[in-house]
Amino acid sequence: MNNLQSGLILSLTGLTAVASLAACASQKKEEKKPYNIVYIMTDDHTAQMMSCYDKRYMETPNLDRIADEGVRFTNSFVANSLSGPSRACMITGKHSCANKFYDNSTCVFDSSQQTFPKLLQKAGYQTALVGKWHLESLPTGFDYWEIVPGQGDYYNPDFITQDNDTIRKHGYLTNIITDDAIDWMENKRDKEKPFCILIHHKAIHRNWLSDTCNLRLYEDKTFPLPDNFFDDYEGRPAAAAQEMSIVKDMDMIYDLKMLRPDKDSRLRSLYESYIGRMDKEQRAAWDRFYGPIIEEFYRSNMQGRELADWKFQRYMRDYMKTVKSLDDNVGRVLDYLRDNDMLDNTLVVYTSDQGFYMGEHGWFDKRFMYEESMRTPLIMRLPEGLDRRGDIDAMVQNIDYAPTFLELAGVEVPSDIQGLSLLPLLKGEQTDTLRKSLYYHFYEYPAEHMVKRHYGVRTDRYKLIHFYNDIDHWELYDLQADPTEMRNLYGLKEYASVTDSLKTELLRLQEQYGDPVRFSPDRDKE
Ligand code: SGN
Ligand code: CA
Repeated sequence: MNNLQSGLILSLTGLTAVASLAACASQKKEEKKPYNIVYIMTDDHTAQMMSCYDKRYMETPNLDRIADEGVRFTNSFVANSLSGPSRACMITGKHSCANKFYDNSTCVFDSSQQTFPKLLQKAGYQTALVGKWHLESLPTGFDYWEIVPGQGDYYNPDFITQDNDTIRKHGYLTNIITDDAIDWMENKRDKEKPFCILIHHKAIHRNWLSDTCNLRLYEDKTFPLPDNFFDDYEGRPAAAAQEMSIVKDMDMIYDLKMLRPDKDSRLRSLYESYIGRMDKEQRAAWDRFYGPIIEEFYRSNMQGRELADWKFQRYMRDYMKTVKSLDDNVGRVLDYLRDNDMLDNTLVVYTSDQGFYMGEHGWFDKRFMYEESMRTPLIMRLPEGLDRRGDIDAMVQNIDYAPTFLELAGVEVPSDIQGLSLLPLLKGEQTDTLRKSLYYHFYEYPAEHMVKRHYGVRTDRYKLIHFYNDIDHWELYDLQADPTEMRNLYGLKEYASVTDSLKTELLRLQEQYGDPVRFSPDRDKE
């Protein structure tokens, strides 16, 4: 029971007979256990690769269980499409400009700041974190944590423990993180208290190393290239300047595993360091699978479109194999909760730190405010008392999770939190409009993949983006007419008034969230 609830029960004593009857009823209600929160966040898992969102590619039966028994957010977005920043937004309920974790390469999270796990802990929750953290400083606000250093390793990974020790565990990371989470729920927490556990997977992050038991899956599948795979980026100079193209930038060895003694590549030694972690048996299974593919690949000497298609197919299959472990392990968590009668009072959330390109615009990676990477999957299995089921179409963002969890736990949401609680939507009390627009800001440039700095506003219908820093370029998309964002409408006369009102809205959001990097409306007036 949290402070708020015990306070409520205390204040009910000493009332009149009628009131105490009511008190009894409400006391009974209060006896209902507070909700637990199981928050599963993966890395780079995009909605295209979950069958509850998209049936074109792969089956994810366990993730689909969450959506089938709960809700699927159809318009879920991040505020800054990159791991560290996204995690900081999620845990603080604030945009990057407010939590000050702007990018992966220069920032260290100020761990003295307010986070939702700290507030839950104060209210009597047991809190835990396992897996990828990626915020550079050590976690605070958790009764238990065990994290991987930086990006973590898929095979025989190192973990940093709470005593600041580094230990190596044997096996495949997605399984190990799940073991650790279940072990904490079963053996390490105080079972008298409600809990919140964050299960943060490295999967499906680059370079998509699957578990050896899944290596042979999906090899019989081929997929059509997305329609805009050979995008010429006309009218979109920032999109043209990126370095995340499957054709140009995806490494034959590091990404696609075509390692041969006589071949070199930019990222060869990094790949060797990863597979160098495998034990004899793991490595033998790896080589048995890749050996014939490598031989065939170098023999075929593919070029041009044929090579592009081959790269795409291998990328898709490796990604899917990595998702398969993830889906199985989400199933293990759901089974654990079911077998221990915990589903009725536990909110289970599944999301990713951002979306990802599966060949759209010819890309892998994320970062851009374009749909595939600004979006992130969000599904929730709801406990008793939250009656909403099916799709929720309201535009939501990862800054909304913190206030949602706090409100669910009966903890007052601090006024400086910038996100909005999704609880009214989950209770079925509110219709599907939460806000009229979303704010986005990406900062990591110059850096890997060379996606230029940009901010923008997205409404149900339109998206306005301003790329800045070493470029000054605006883009406008009509998401209804052009959902794949191929036609930049900025500057067209017939869109002048739409552009004006989006600029006004963008400035309003920059002021509301206190972003010091703003555009100057006077300078930009045309
Ligand atoms: C690594 C990857 C990048 C990726 C970033 C950020 N390169 O640096 O491709 O964009 O992580 O990803 S790799 O050669 O190390 O694989 S994030 O999800 O952690 O933000
Ligand atoms: Ca990520």
